[in-house]
Amino acid sequence: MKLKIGITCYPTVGGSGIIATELGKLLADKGHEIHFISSSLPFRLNKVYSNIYFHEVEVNQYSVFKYPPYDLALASKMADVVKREKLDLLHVHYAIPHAVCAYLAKQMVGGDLKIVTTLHGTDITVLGYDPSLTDLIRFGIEESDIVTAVSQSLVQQTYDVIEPKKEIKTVYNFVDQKVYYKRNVDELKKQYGIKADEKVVIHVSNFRKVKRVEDVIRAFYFVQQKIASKLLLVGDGPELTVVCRMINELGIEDKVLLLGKQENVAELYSISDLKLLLSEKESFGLVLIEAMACGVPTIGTKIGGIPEVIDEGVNGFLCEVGDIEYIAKKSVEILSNSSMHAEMSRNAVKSISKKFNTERIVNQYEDLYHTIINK
Ligand code: GMT
Repeated sequence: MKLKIGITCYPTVGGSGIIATELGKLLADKGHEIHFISSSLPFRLNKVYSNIYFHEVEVNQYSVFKYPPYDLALASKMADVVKREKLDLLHVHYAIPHAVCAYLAKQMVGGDLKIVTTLHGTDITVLGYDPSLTDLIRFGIEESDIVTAVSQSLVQQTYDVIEPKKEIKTVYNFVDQKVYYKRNVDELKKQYGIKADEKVVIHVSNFRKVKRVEDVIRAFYFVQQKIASKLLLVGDGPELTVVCRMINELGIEDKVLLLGKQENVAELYSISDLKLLLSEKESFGLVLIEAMACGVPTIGTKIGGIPEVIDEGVNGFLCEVGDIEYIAKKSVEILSNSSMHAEMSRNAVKSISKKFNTERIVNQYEDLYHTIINK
């Protein structure tokens, strides 16, 4: 049965926006009609699809309000689109504000609109600890017809912190192996001035404090003393200035390439030998599976959903937050042992095909939609 689905996410660069947009595109490929309702065009929606529509939420700055009313403008737009386009369901990413906006839209239109909410992390792991918001988050969750979270760890944390009386299902993030695969990019390596025999370590994030990019620099400092290597830092964010200062203080400016925000990261992963994600909070770690799909072994912290992605000793290693010595030791091990590297690289791709491939995950969402629509 073909469905008419409204999708709301934060459309800026970030894991939740990527997942929401890619999911919409894949559902459209399967014949569903998709309506993105968000404050700007999701950045991955970069070509025309005949069954994908975009409805912009315009938030005006009225002088009588101290803050622009995004949530109300969104709820109102959702109600408008649901009524006009006769949507079957709204799939919203983030409990607050989006699940609560969807609830409000449902009250406005009446009828049998269904709400699916996906939790990505920050609404639970940060906002969930603000007592003034806990009841509202619980309300958004309990008023949804279906709630999913991107890892078992996030499901558990939601029960621990928010205590909702609602089943929450784990639906992992996914990566498109038609886009994320290892290509031959020796020329690109050359263009970056990286010698053929130099190893490449990569970190990709939005450089927020939780990502602990300083730990990446500290660990790499030891690695480059043992192994001829370069560090690629991809992304931008509030910690970049601190990170740059640290690189200068350690005198490794010539070993670190600051690439800023990049779109085609698959090519950068293709020249990389190791990926580091050393966050102190991470409900899943979408960047890990993007790297793994390109055959890059990973080292990640033993927190949140990361242990559900990295199989210890199989496709990478897990470490304690801030254990620089151990991270450096394991990095050197992977980079210097070519047979171990080759095996982990193969296993990384296998893990994606088995656990995190698009077809598997998109089917899971589709099945969930059908369970509520057929009720
Ligand atoms: O990591 C971020 O700062 C961005 C954030 C987002 O809202 O996009 O990412 C969250 O959702 C991603 C997609 O589900 C997950 O892969 C990230 O692990 C999660 N980030 C955190 O939990 C910190």
